[in-house]
Amino acid sequence: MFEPEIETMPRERLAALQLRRLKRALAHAATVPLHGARMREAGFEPAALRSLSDLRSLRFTVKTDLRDHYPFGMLARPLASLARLHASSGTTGKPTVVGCSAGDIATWARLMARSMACAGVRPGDLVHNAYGYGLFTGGLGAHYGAEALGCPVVPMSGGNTEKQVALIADFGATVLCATPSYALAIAEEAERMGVDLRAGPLRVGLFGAEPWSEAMRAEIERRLGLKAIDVYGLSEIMGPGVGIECHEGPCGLHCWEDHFVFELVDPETGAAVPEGEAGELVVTTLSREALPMVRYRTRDITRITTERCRCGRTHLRLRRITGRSDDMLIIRGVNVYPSQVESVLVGFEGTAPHYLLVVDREGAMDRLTIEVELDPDAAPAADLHPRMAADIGHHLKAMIGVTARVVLRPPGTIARSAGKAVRVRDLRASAPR
Ligand code: DLL
Repeated sequence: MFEPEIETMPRERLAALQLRRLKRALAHAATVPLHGARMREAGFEPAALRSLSDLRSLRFTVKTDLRDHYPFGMLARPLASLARLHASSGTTGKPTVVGCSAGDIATWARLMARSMACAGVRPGDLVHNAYGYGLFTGGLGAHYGAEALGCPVVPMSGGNTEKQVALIADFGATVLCATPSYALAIAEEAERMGVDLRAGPLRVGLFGAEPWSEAMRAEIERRLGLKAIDVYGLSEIMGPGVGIECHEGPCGLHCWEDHFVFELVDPETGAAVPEGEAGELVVTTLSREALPMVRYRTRDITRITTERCRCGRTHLRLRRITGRSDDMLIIRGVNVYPSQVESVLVGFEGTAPHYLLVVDREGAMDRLTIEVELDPDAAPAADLHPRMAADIGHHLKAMIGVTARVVLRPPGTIARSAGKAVRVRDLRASAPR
């Protein structure tokens, strides 16, 4: 569902459109007690908004604001008028509740259809949807988007990997939707079953919901025989479809500025970060009805470019999300994202792309152990394992600057996930100091 008049709109016109919509969106957000109180506190009048940068005088909304107003205190519409509730689990505390009106679901379906078209999906493509259905937005988001684009959908959800492989092969899916880690688990299961999915019509994969690396992309493309596209989103803002790579890429995630205002800020100070530099993504919604968001801090670290893409689209693009600021590990003073470790591991002959970072303490010092599985087909003989582990350790030190103990694990021993992979076990909180 290519919308050229919107997607290739000159940036000055796009900014004017955003400003018009922002006034209305903020007036609507002001009906939520928290947002209204904060606007009054700042002496902020939505109708008086002169430029998009005026937004900066408003306070950020953070995840704890949603938790503090659990379950429905952030809704701008009465519960009974809503069409659906989603929730993101979070590892600690209460879930964050996301309400959708019928209008929100229609907009989401349209933006997801636009995203899929941008990625090269065409009406009539058979979409095998292995994102989890339920409170997680991945399954239903991809489902409604595919339907809106005119694609039949196999609503498989996550899990039951053997059946996933059989149905992809038997039905002749052309598009696969899954988390990247689960896409790889599907590839692995297909190989175990002796099913060559590369020989089938699979053409495009829409992978997201967790950080992944270029090395992982190459691995998935090689093993599934498709073009792997990165798709980004978060439930508090909408779900999948906030941003996506185009089929001309990889050239970054195109983010739909007719529905969202994006800012990049310094995670420590909250100050605006110049284009091209790394910062935390902050999003204000322009069209959400049930859960309008004002300057929501995503915690996702990325970079922005506003250069026109070679596909002709003008909306800003994000660099691949390296990780969340709260996923970043600090090991003896070195900042480490699991996706950086992944880039080193996946490129290594003899290892499989299944790994876990375990952090604990040795005396007062942090200690990082990286468990990585051996590739059943390419692993060297056992007497060479100590040498291989040491080699990986040297590469990690050279590439990321972190010292880690590397433990090689037999194939199939690191837990697989049908959704978001668990890449870190941090035992420091429970270790004696
Ligand atoms: O993960 C929505 C989604 C579903 C996106 C399917 C893409 C595909 P949440 O469960 O609320 O929503 O988690 C949102 O996941 O803030 C990021 O930290 C991370 N994330 C999502 N997409 C990507 C991506 C969905 N492409 C959180 N790369 C976000 C890296 C991602 N991280």
